[in-house]
Amino acid sequence: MVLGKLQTLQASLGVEGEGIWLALGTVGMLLGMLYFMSKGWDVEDPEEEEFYVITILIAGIAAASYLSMFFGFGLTEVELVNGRVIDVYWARYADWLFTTPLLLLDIGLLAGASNRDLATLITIDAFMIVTGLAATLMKVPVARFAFWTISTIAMLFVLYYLVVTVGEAASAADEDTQSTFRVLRNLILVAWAVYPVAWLVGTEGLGLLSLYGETLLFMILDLSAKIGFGFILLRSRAIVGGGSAPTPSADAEAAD
Ligand SMILES: *C/C=C(C)/C=C/C=C(C)/C=C/C1=C(C)CCCC1(C)C
Repeated sequence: MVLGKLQTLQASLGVEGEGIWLALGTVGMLLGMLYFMSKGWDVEDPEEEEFYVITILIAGIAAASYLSMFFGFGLTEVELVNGRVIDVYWARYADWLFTTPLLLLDIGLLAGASNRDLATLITIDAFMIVTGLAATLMKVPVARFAFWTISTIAMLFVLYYLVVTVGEAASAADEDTQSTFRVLRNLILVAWAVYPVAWLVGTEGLGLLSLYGETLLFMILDLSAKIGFGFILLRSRAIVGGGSAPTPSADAEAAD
């Protein structure tokens, strides 16, 4: 298999197991963070600056989390009642508890969503991560899958809310903002939906995927959902002036 070949190749580099993906994740997050910092260096518009601060923070938190996992700090063992012992990188959940709300804040501010809608979205999102952590730490298999289901339902609410409520706010914005919103929304819809699947097939769930393969998958997802997301957002002209400027026609209507 491809994964087997990768493992042989990496053994010749002297890095063991999934450590290689954690190292690559750390470097990817750091490079993304540095790129966003250099790009945002001379931004003066305070609302545009806000997008930079949030996005740099996301990359920084993830870099710290990856580094801690690389050094084996963010790792613990859970012994299930059936005697199975699984390695759990709990640092991911600490990372996601902060970075997923920040990602939603980024796209919510872009769309011009109300504070109330943002608060609702972020609360459900935090609930999703906390119940996901509960699923990961439970010792009784059936409880693990029950919490996985609760967390996945919460995720479906988050995605629904993003498309419908935040989407409605975005539809009042200018063309640039609307098209950037659509691209970022689709990126979230696709990338986020893979996380519960990765958990389910990975070591925390059915164990169809080894820790090695699962760590690779999470690294690709994390880099796409954070650094890929940041690239698209910060390269867009839509963030100048806060992102949610009304369309010229909406302006004209308001003037009537
Ligand atoms: C940068 C990190 C991101 C965008 C992480 C997103 C994570 C999720 C959408 C996780 C979802 C999960 C469930 C829906 C079920 C339980 C297991 C989780 C926590 C992996």
